[in-house]
Amino acid sequence: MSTPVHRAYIGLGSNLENPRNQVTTALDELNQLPHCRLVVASKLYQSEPLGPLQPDFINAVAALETTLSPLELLDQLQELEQRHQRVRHEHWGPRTLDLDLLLYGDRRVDHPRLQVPHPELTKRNFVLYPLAELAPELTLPTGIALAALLAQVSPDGLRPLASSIS
Ligand code: ROI
Repeated sequence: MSTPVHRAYIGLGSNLENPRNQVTTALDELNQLPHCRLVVASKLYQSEPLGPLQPDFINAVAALETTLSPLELLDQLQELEQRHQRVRHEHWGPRTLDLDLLLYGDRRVDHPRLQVPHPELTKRNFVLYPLAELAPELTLPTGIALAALLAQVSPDGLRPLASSIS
């Protein structure tokens, strides 16, 4: 029997050391992770920081097909983050690259290292709007339609840039 392929959505964010470059490079690197294929990526968005005052972020969302388990995928994402991370992580502070596992098929994961769907997903315009570009009809494993969430979250402070893949 062949290994099942799952579709995962990854949120990307950066606000340090040429954020646009951090995010476009990371998209390419996601495609090169073992047992992963980049299916499609949203546009890049410039977004005002949520949390303490700091530079604007560049955000995007990517759809991956993977045969990795959620925790194996998390390990790969954290390694990739480490390769970009020349600056120490401060809680809610600026970062060179953040990769969040937002969704993994229809699965819900509640593990000390990982919660899927990502617990902040429903509140963050810089996640919801790029995700809606890729999957406007999506319903979360919780039964909530993405369209219903969008209706509650303003796009203020979010500005789409040119296509993320040149
Ligand atoms: N704010 C924005 N706009 N985008 C992010 O990716 C982001 N990531 C963070 C915090 C500091 C919460 N704020 C953010 O980790």
